[in-house]
Amino acid sequence: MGVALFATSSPRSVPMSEAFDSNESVETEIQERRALRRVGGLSTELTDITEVEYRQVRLERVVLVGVWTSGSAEQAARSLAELARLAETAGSVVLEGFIQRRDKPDASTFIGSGKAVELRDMVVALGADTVICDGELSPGQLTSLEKVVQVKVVDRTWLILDIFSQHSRSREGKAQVSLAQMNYMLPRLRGWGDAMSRQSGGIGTRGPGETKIETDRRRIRSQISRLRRDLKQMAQSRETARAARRRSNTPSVAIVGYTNAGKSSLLNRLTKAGVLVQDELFATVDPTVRQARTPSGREITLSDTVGFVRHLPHQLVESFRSTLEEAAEADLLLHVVDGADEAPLEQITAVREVLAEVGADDITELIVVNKTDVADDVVLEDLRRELRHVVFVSARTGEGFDELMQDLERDLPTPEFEVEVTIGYEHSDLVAQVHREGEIELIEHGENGTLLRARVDEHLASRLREAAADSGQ
Ligand SMILES: Nc1nc2c(ncn2[C@@H]2O[C@H](COP(=O)(O)OP(=O)(O)OP(=O)(O)O)[C@@H](O)[C@H]2O)c(=O)[nH]1
Ligand SMILES: [Mg+2]
Repeated sequence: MGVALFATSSPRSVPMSEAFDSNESVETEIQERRALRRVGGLSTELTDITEVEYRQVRLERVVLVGVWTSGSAEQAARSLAELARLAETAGSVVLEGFIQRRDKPDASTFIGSGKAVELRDMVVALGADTVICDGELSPGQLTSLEKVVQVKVVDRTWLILDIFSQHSRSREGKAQVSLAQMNYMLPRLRGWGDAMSRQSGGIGTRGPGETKIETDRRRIRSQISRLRRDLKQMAQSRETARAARRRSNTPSVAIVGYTNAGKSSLLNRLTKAGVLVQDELFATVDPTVRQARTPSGREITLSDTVGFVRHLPHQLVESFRSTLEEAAEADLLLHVVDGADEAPLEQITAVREVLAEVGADDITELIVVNKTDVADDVVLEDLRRELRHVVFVSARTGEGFDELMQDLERDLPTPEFEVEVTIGYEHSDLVAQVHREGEIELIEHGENGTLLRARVDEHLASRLREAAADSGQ
């Protein structure tokens, strides 16, 4: 039965959008609710396998399964396609993907219990060793589904945590990921992952296991508190750096956006930062901050950081909070959007949800639609209509960057004090400082010095007035 289900559509050749028929009768709708539907085009192509081997990560043969509860068929398929990319990024080979339509996930086995048995047949037929569920499963759901399918069951949250742990390089990044992983594991210790070795379960097997679980739990708890302590210290040094930047009044611009949108590419083009750019999800885990200048010479800092995704695990948001504060305290957000994505507006929504969660939703946001070199013109037109405060660029070709820089400059906070002074040439260092820190409205070099009309902060305003007085103006 299970085999017949996935044998009905030809593998790989079915585009995602055609895997669903939008004109469904009630009859087929009911059928559909009962059936596990194959989502075409998810299987990892053979060429990807060599890349996976090159990265020397373990090769797991996985089957994906999702529960489609709300939204359109296309959205459900996109979510599963994203899960496939995540799985491949983690180093797995995706064999197949299935979706079951239900009002809500099954409380016990995530997909319905009958479907779980069918899934077991498919796992056997395909020779899979792991099932990845598109969601966050409760400890009980993981254990129950594992018991039925008889292979390892992993959820979307764990998969994302696994990618983060593979990609983090800095001491702080590694500690943040470990903390998130332990917070995920703590409630799942009982039985999770050992369903295979303890299939019968029951009273007889509980005693010694329980003791071991208690020890593990204690060990994890003490590791969690150690990590929290370490992270607090590490956050302090970042806070010191941030405070120094605030004192110097350098406006900070944070690059945020969906994973793979091109945030690091944008930073590299703007500052030659040399940050790793990869066509995979969550290539960047550790933040980078670089200095840059606006067209008029004003100094700014630009920071690149971890990307967001639909349903970003809350454990990650929690432990990356200090990193994400970089965005929450920025003067301006450059929200990079992948213009070549099928549904950029959905990405924007997902990103804004995370921004709200870290308290960065009230910061001025300039939307930067990237990849115009490969994006569909119709999609770009839609975005132009839907979005205000948007600029279109290609980090690959450099198209649109002049406009980006102009818009960025316009959106920076304006310093509070307006001055109009003539500064003697002996104080030219101050004029240079106005270039770096202020907004120059007028500059003229005369006989007695430089006439400046500019907006600057209070401190620089008083120094300029002193210098003007000193020059006898
Ligand atoms: N065609 C095209 N590809 C681009 C452009 N900008 C970035 N890319 C590609 O998109 C992929 C992701 O780019 P990154 O800069 O790593 O994206 P990111 O937003 O930093 O991604 P994460 O750090 O993984 O969240 C890479 O393969 C880039 O080469 C662009 O303007 N045009
Ligand atoms: Mg990046």
